[in-house]
Amino acid sequence: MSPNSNNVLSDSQEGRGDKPYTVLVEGNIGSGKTSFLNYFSQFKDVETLAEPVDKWRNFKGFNLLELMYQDPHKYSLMFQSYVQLTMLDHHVKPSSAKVKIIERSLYSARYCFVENLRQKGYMDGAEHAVISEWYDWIFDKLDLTVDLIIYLRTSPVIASARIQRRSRNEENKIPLEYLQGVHNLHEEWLIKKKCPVPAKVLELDANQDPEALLKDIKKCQDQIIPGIS
Ligand code: DGT
Repeated sequence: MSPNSNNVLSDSQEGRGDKPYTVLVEGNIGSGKTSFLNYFSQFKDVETLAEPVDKWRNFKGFNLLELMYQDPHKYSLMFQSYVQLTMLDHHVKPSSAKVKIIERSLYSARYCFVENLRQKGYMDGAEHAVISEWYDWIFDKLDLTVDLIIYLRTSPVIASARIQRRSRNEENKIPLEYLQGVHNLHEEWLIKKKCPVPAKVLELDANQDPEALLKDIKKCQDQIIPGIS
C-alpha cells in the first residue's frame, strides 16, 4: 500500500470487490478520536463509524461500561465480550462509501484492552484463554482487511486531564496507572510492533491542542482519504 500515491484507492481496492478503503483510528482513552471522526464525517464519500459507547452504556437497560469500571474483576470478560461483538459488527458492515473510518478495532480491543485487563489481574487465565481463542478464530476466518491505521499518540497524563475535563460519569475514577497500561500496550503494538499490525501506521501527535492537531490532520488528508476531496 502506498498512501502517498493518488491512485491508492483503486490499487488497494483491486481484487477486494467493493470493499472500501478502510482506516482505523487508534489511541488511548481521551486521545481525540471523536474529533478526528467528526472532521471526516463532512465528506460524502466517507463513512465514519464511531465507537458504540452508547450501546455499551445502555444494553437492555444495563450500563456495561459502568459495571466494568465499578467491578472489573467480575465484569471485564462480560464487557470485552460485548465490545467484541459491536466492534466485529463495524469491521464487517458493508458500506457503499469509498472510505470507511472506524474508531478503534478488534485489534486494539485484543492487543491493548484485553491485555491490560489481564496484566492488571482483572481477567484470570481461563477467561483470557477463552477470549483469546475467540480472537484467533475471528482473525483466522473473517476478512478484517485494513488499509491504514491512524495512531493518535498521547501521553497518559494529558489523556487523564482530558478525561477529567469531559467528566463522563463512568470514567471519573480511571487511575493514571490504567491509562499508562493502555498507553504502553498501544506503543508495544503500533510502534514496537510486538503484536501483528494489519496495515501501515500513520502517527499523529495528539498531545497538541485540537486546533494544532486539526492542522496536522489536514496536511495528511490525502493519505487518510486518498482520492477524495
Ligand atoms: P476520544 O475521542 O479519543 O476521547 O475517545 P473516547 O474516550 O470517547 O473513546 P474510547 O475509545 O477511548 O472509549 C470510551 C470508553 O470505553 C473509555 O472509557 C474506554 C472504554 N473502552 C473502549 N474500548 C474498550 C475495550 O476494548 N475494553 C475496555 N475495557 N474498555 C474500552
